[in-house]
Amino acid sequence: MVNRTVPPAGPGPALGTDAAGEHGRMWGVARATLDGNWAGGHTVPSRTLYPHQWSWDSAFIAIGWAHIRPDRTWSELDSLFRAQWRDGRVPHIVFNPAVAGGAYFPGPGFWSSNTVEGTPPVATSGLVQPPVHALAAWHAYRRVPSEAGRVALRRLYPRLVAQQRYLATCRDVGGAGLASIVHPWESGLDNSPAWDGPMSAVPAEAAVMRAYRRRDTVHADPAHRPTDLDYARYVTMVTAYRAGGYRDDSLADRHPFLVECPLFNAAMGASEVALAGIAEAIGVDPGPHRERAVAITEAVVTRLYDLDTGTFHPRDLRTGRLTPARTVLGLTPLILPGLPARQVETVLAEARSARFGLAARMDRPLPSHDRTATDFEPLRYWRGPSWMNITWLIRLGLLRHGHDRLAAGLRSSMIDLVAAAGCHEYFHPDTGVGLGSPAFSWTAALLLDVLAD
Ligand code: 9WN
Repeated sequence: MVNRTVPPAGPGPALGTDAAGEHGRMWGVARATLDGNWAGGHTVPSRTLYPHQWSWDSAFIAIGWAHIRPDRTWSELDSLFRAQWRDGRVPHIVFNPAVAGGAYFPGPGFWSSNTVEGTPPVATSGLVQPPVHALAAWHAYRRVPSEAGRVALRRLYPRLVAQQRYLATCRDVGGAGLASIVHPWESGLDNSPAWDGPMSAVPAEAAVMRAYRRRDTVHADPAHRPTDLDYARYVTMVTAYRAGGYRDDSLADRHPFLVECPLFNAAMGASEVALAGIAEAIGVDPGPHRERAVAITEAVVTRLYDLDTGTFHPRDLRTGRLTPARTVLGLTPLILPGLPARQVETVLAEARSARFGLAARMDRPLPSHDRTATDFEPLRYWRGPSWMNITWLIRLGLLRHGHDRLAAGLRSSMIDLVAAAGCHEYFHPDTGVGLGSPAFSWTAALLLDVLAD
């Protein structure tokens, strides 16, 4: 393929006759959203709420850029991985020095990454997010293959490997081959009901927040956001981790929140599958990646699958028990190509139940939490609303296991949501009304990806 200096416009949406005009319009809206959030080298999730670079956002965003500016796919990932720590961790926020320190809480001063050995020159957080990066890099490359893309994969490969190694070693607190998260922010689903149990064991009072100024509630409706008590616990957990220099030794003895998350670990396994593909494309032995993917898949099933519910749950290492909520996290191991047929079958039953309403023709979008649960909150962030990145991942999982009609149901649902509401951050799970930031990057990026199908 020719490597152009000025990248071409993307291929545009795959169109049926009637949908042509509408899909073309949406393509333009998504493109304008990404362009508007491009900060030169990386893309902010939202200009107002999230004015820096976020780790898993960048992975999803990179997928979208592949369709319109493939060069930006690689800038996005290069920019993130330039901030990788020496131990291999990819920080969940990379702070833009040109943005005022107080624009986001907790800002660079709170994290103090510059006081820690082995950190990059740029200020970052000390946490991570779900490792969907190898998956995204490989997906983007396969959508729009090019020599420049292959060169980028070669450059990124050792960094992606180091990211996985960090998680598989330093974060294997439970000793069973899975990574533990040390903070709900690491899950990406910050205030999911999945964390209510482990969070309640974190000692904190809402009054802790009197010492700080939240910025999120300036830009978003406080009734949609995590509560002050949630934030008090978030701050307490970061403070504990930071006090130990963000080191991971003896976490079991000293850290208040340690959980094995199904999505996080499924992403780690799916990224090993992607790394096998990348390795082959750049002439490296894919074998070890395939072996690790198998081992992670086995550990996800052994540790996180509940025979009684037929779905996956996080394991709280503090209690040794699975957390009871039936959230959308439970469906995400579908992204593992090697997930055994028995688990695929029962997870599909869970997804098709009234809890999540998955169907070839969806009457409502996929919620982030069981809509029959008493603690389902249709407006509050990850406690009910529908999100494009999770829907995209589950669609990918359905395609991987040959459930094309159900995958098509999710695709239509994603397109319908944005057609009616625009590129919002999340959506009301009953009405589809757009919520949160109205110009959210991963919504735009993943819309482009499904439109291009
Ligand atoms: C904390 C940026 C991020 C997403 C997360 C989402 C939200 C941050 C916040 O925004 O988290 O990392 O301030 O609420 O929960 O998934 O990566 O879009």
